Amino acid sequence: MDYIAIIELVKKASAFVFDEELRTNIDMKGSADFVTAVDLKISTFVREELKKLTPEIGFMSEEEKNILTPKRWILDPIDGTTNLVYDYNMSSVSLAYFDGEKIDFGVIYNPYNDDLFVAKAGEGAYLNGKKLGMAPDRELKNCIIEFGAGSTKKQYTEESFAIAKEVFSNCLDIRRICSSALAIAYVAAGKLNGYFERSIKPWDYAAATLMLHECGCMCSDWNGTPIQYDEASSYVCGTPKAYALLTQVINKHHK
Ligand code: LIP
Repeated sequence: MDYIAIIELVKKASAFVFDEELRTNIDMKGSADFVTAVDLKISTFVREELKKLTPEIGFMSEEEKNILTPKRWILDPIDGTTNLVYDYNMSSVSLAYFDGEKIDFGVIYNPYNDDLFVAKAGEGAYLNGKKLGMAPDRELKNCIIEFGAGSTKKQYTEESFAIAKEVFSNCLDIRRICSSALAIAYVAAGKLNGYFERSIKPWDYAAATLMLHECGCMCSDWNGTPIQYDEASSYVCGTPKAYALLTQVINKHHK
């Protein structure tokens, strides 16, 4: 597989975020659930280019009707679409290759700050070409934790904020950047120490989950079950101490 070509494809596709006509062409998929012409353009562009590069591999995207082939690309054309709509400059393109058993390769690119995260199973994770070591397992009082509350899933508000409140009182601080792909990659890179969200989709977490594994972090769904890539899932991850705190607090509040 030509990994350099795949990385260049993701970077090239991300340039559509700067097309104001596409960015301001907005539709609603549901309550608080935006889709812009940028999301649709990137999804079509990447699908067509991947078909030329790897015709034997299937394709799964947030903005497409998906057939779950064993070997597939998993794309979030814009992770952080609400941030894009509000011109908040915190969104990314996330692409992962699922080989039928595991995520074997992943790329996440933030076009606003040129941050490029790349990982290959068994060969490590990289940020802007620099190899990421094991994420520092900070003491809880020094941990910064990100959580997603999902503006499209307000039914989980009480539970998510009860967990966040207890976590906040046991760590240094909380963050909410609302792009789960970037948040999970930040955990792998040691910029954050943990992350949790009640319900996200495989395209939100696939590429970043490989980066976690390559940087010695732990992750699972809220019941401790290994992450899968077929359907939506609860998600919790972190360095060992942070992950232990998050799973303990989640078990207390999540019935
Ligand atoms: C978003 C996730 C975020 C979650 C939002 C949404 P999208 O993905 O990154 O963590 O809270 O509900 O799922 O829709 O911007 O690709």
